[in-house]
Amino acid sequence: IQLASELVSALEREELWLHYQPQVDLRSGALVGVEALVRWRHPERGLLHPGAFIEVAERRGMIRPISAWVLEAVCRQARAWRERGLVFGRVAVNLCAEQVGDDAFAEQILAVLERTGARPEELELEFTETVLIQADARTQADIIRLSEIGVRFAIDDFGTGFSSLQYLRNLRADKIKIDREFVKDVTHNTSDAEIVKATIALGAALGLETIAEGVETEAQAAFLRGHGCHQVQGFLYARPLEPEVLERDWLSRL
Ligand code: G
Ligand code: G
Ligand code: MN
Ligand code: NA
Repeated sequence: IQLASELVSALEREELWLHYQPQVDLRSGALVGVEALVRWRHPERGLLHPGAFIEVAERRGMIRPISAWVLEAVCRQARAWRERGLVFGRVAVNLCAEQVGDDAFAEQILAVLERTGARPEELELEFTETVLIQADARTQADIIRLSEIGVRFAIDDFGTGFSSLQYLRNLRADKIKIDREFVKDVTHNTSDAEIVKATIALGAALGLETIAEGVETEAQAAFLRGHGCHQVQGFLYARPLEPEVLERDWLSRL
């Protein structure tokens, strides 16, 4: 309850902050993009992860302003990196259901791009299957409209929500993110291994990129590479990083 009211001032006092986690091509080892992950530098409680405040924000009507701040900050960062000649590929942002469900979803994305000078092809929008299942014809049309100008879409936490293969077919996603839940024990749990293999195959059959999340060991990476997964994200490569650390250790110069 206290956290919820503090969130209002967190935005005003600029206590929110973004970390960026590298996404790596499994064959070349090259950086293909980064995922923006929000943090709250709480004056007393220290650095809070989204697990500690996103749900509170959702329940207390604060998720919209926070999500809007994240999107804006990510786009400003993308433009700043490009202008400094730093190569980051794409930056992925987690969208909430309210953003995608908004009648002006596409307009708002276009407006942020316009305002910040970020380019559509620099942006990847992530949403979960739960958001996907609520998507109506208008959402679909918005996704197609944004896709056509180069914005990419990824389905986050794939396999953990409600999925329907119909949505995968109808919604023009570019990428499936295989959830950490399946990756964790992939080298010694037969069901997890089969699920991961089937997901990679499904992605390939539909022409989608696949990325595995939460990769922590070489053995997991080898399994994923051996079964044709395209990309990985996880502690084996890098934790979510401060922008300065990402720039220093991961971004090459043009
Ligand atoms: O950062 P961390 O590794 O703790 O992220 C936990 C979860 O919080 C992630 O799985 C992600 O889906 C969610 N999350 C992180 N950043 C954002 C954000 O900016 N907006 C929303 N809606 N969720 C986020
Ligand atoms: O959006 P999403 O919920 O998928 O965000 C990724 C979350 O997973 C973040 O909270 C991030 O800190 C976390 N994460 C990223 N890589 C790893 C990893 O290799 N292991 C574990 N345990 N967590 C990870
Ligand atoms: Mn995500
Ligand atoms: Na995820």
